[in-house]
Amino acid sequence: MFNGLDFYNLSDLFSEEEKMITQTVRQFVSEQFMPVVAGHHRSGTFPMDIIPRLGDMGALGVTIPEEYGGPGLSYFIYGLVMRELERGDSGLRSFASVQGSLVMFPIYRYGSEEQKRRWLPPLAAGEKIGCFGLTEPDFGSNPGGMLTRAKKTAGGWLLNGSKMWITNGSIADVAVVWAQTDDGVQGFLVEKDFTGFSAKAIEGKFSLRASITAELSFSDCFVPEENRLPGVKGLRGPLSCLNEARYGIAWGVTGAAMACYDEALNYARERIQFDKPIAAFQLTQHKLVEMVSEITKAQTLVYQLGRMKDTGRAQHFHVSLAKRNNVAMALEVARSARTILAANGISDEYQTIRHMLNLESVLTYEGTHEIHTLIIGQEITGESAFK
Ligand code: TGC
Ligand code: FAD
Repeated sequence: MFNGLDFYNLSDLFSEEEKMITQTVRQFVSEQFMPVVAGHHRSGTFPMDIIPRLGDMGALGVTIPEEYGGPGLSYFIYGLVMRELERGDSGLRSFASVQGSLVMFPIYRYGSEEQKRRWLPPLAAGEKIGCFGLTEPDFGSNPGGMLTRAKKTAGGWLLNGSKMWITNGSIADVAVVWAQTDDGVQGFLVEKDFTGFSAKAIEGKFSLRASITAELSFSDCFVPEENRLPGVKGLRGPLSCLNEARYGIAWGVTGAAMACYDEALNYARERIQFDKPIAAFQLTQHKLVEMVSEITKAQTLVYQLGRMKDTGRAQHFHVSLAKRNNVAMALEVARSARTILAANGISDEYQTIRHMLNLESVLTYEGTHEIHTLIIGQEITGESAFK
């Protein structure tokens, strides 16, 4: 039966390669991740054994060229991969976003040849894990105010400060850490066994439970000069990485929304009340139609954004519009799907509540909904309303 997951047949416009990769990742998620995700969500753990399998599939650093261990595919395919991963769980997509866009991208774009050769192949294979430290306890939306400082010393740098809410922080082999220096913000590759570096997992999360989030601390942590990213100075370094990850999120959340809509539609067809399937009630149909309309619009948005990104025409504010719109859309879809499932909608026997809770984090990270409003506002008015 027609289920509306691709209401406008956008997949007709995909190449054979795009269709094939979508199918491969979808099957992987359904066979290897779905059976374990609820357990990890309950225990607040990430399925570590899946990481090399993500690497084998080419899901880590999708656009990184083959000479550095990546599959060297298009941004459009990167988007499709993120969509299929987040159909499983935002935490699974987060893992791939951080590894690919926030760790491999800065090393590829701003790293030395030696840094690229050393880190990119094992990160692509999922043999090593990376994290990205920008946010601090007192500087989230305003990373330019960061207090973490790197001071030049003989042969390298002394790092002091802390980073907060860092995905994969306590399981990472290498952290891309952004710190203030006398010469502006710079990026450093901090290795897990460096003296003066520690990472502590954050407990008590009600969202993104199947994803590890940590606080990083640096106390006179010595970082050798060869671990500084030589290719960028200033806040545009970390912000340029965010453009990559936000792009993946804009695609990814369409997957979370599709999963919730699909579950609600199936439930509505089967659940009988007042001697009818609840899908027969006009109010339920209205909810489902709103969902399918919003998902379809969001899909068309990232479809065009993906083509723009692959032809070098996507700017940061285009990405902000898609991240802002699609995350809010996915959260609304999840909340509405939850009402269709009613009491069952609060149980992890169904996936909707997990997606709904996850999406609260996605609304906040990589630039809050409000920050993206102001980025777009600045672009169209020429006025900055941040400060
Ligand atoms: P502003 O003065 O506007 O800009 C400073 C410099 O940066 C340049 N720039 C950008 N460059 C590339 N891409 C962008 N998107 C850029 N936005 C700005 C700008 O041109 C300037 O360059 P230059 O060379 O002239 O110096 O900076 P501001 O301090 O006013 O801040 C602007 C603002 C608020 C938009 C920015 O700071 C921001 O985006 N804040 C949100 C912070 C954020 O998104 N943090 C995310 C942390 S990472 C994360 O959440 C990972 S979640 C991972 C997961 O699990 O998936
Ligand atoms: P704040 O900046 O304190 O904002 C509080 C509120 O004020 C928000 O509603 C915000 O929109 C609003 N606000 C702030 N400034 C303005 C303004 N100028 N105008 C209007 N409203 C404003 N960070 C990393 O560096 N690496 C990671 O891997 C990472 N992973 C994360 C994983 C999770 C699960 C979560 C929840 C967060 C993660 N983050 C990470 C941090 C995330 O990027 C920040 O939480 C986010 O940027 C917002 O910062 P904040 O929480 O300090 O909120």
